[in-house]
Amino acid sequence: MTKINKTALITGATSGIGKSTAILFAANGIRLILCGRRKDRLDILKQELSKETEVCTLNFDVRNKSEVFDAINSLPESFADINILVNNAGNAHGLDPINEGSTEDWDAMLDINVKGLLYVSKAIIPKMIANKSGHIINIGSTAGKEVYPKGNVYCASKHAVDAINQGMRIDLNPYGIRVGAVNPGLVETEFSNVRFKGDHEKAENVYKGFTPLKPEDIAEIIFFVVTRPYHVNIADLIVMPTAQASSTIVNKKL
Ligand code: NDP
Ligand code: 8X3
Repeated sequence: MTKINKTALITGATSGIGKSTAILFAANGIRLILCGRRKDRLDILKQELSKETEVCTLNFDVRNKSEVFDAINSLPESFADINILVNNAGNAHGLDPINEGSTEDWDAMLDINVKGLLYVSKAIIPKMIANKSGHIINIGSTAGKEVYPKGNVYCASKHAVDAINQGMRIDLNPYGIRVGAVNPGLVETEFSNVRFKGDHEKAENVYKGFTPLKPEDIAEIIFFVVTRPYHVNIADLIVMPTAQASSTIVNKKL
């Protein structure tokens, strides 16, 4: 197997899609900068993946602007030239009609999914421009393409990711930096557990009666995106389980 001589920074690498992407990237020799708030998980993943590639971890909350910039600016020289950025950290908080939603949940979703993604990008893009090398993959959602009942602010945050993805692609075009989004439908991760604040039963019910996507399915797609030849930029991609036709239509017989 040929090792891919690139460095990738993945936000939200402690779980779900980000973790699966880290595992697949490591298996292909991509140098990794793994980010997340749960340091214990970062340490375990670093130990595992260091058998396959060089790994460094950054422990920060994407909501905290100074933490984001300090962490990224503190990278050792061997990791400083980031070729691939996977903007994956994100989550939903609550599933309530707009008249009942909590302002804390709204703050969390907009601060993490939108502003956090912007802070991390802002810390990395200037280096990509200087190095004339960069590929940014923004993890959006089907919730960024359509709005579903009670999805209101989560959908707004992912519609913002959709707009930012397009804006980044336009503004970074003069520098030859590739920008694209991967927009998954229902993927079984810790996502619903976070959305329902640790109510495992409620979370499990979301994926009952059909076969949801696995985080590995999305990792394979992200790997495909980053391994295209330089002249190919996958700009925007939607992927759902076969059982899903839209945010509200899921065939429970599949
Ligand atoms: P998980 O909950 O399994 O993973 C979320 C990751 O984001 C964790 O690694 C978590 O790490 C990190 N994260 C969350 N909040 C913060 C924060 N404030 N600062 C830093 N890191 C943070 O969910 P998924 O893997 O499913 O989610 C990954 C992305 O995929 C999200 O953007 C989500 O919106 C998107 N998505 C998910 C879908 C699904 O059905 N699962 C479908 C469509 C899109 P830690 O807690 O350690 O900080
Ligand atoms: C996650 C998919 O449908 O739960 O973005 O919003 S959904």
